[in-house]
Amino acid sequence: MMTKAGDIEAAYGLARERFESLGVDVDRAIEVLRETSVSVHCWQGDDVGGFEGEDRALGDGLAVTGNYPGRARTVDELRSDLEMAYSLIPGRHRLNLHAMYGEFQGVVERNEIGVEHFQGWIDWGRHQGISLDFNPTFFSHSLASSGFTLAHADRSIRQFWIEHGIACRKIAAAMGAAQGNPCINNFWVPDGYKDTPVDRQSPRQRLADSLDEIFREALPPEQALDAVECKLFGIGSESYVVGSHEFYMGYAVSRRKLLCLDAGHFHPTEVISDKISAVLMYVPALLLHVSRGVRWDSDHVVTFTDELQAIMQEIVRGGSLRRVHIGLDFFDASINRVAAWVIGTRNVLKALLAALLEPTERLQQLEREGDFTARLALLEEQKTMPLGAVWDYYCLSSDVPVGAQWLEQVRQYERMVQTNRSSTIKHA
Ligand code: RNT
Ligand code: ZN
Repeated sequence: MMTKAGDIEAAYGLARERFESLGVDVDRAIEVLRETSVSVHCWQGDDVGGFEGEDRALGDGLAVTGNYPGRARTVDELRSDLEMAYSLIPGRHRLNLHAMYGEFQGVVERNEIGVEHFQGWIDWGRHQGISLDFNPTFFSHSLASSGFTLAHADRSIRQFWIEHGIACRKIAAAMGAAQGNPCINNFWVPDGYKDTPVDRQSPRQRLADSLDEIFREALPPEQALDAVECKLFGIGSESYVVGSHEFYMGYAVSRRKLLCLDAGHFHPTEVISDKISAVLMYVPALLLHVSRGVRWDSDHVVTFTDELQAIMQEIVRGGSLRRVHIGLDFFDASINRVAAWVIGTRNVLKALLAALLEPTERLQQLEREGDFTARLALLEEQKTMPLGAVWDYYCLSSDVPVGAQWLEQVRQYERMVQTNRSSTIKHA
């Protein structure tokens, strides 16, 4: 049943009074939320497939499970699905593209890709009012199948991937120049060993050297910013990952790069929320891959978990919104892929709103004064404050569906568009 706009506004009025009685500036919270863009990852739309012409099996440390019908097979289908998703998410958001998603018109080697292969995306972004972020693709490729790329012992294989990295930085800079704000270019490599290595040092030296070669040319920071992403283990790299947290933390600090923290890339009880304030002391900025780890998988659809809320609280409480770029990273092929985007992104925004509606100054003052009783009492009361009424109002005022009403639109899109796609045929 449709909720009436008048009811939403009335509920919002009451909720607003409750928050304001705690000293929260609700208008300001909504304003900040409206100004915050999340970088939506393109790869949820097609199970990390890409448009390189041949159907490459995903591998090299990544796996997508599920066979829900309707996967986007072409760039037009992916754009159509993205437009559907964005229309159900309040605010203005970015698109995070992987290099394998260029429009190649035939086979183009990864070390030979250029901005011409992404001009269609740049034009689409301009038309949609969507800024782009970027990622070199160091997986799903014959030269990655050994499990090594930039840290490979063979110089010629390293060279191929170094050239790919350099090509991607040029593309990212062109995207940033076209959109008038920096394109965040994130480097993740799968390199690692399934079983215990006897030389942990040499691959790390090679990875650092390769990255240094890729980053040799300085790019205008208003066009592109480089980020590096660590991982604890992957499928097929259970025992050793070259680009571990310590490796990239040191690399980012010493080379003044952004550090990317993926929420699914640490030990199961280790959380990235606690790392944000520590890492921001030493790196210029952070990129987040907001994700959800479940046992061996690091990429479940983001839900409204304690950790998601804690991540957003840390960003808001630390006053770090301008230094933390929020990106998403999950892929689930067992549910409608547009719905996956909508669920994950709406949750991120909802958690950000919850953090913005917290009486942060008051809580921090109680803590400074040593009143931990009041700190705990207020934090617990905050959990049942009427966040939902403010969220509903924000959706209404942003012209997107309120509550689960968006699902009906996805269902209709599924019926009209997605179910007509066969799962096997892939048009170039
Ligand atoms: C893999 C990393 C990486 C990828 C994307 C597709 O473990 O999280 O960010 O998920 O680049
Ligand atoms: Zn990631």
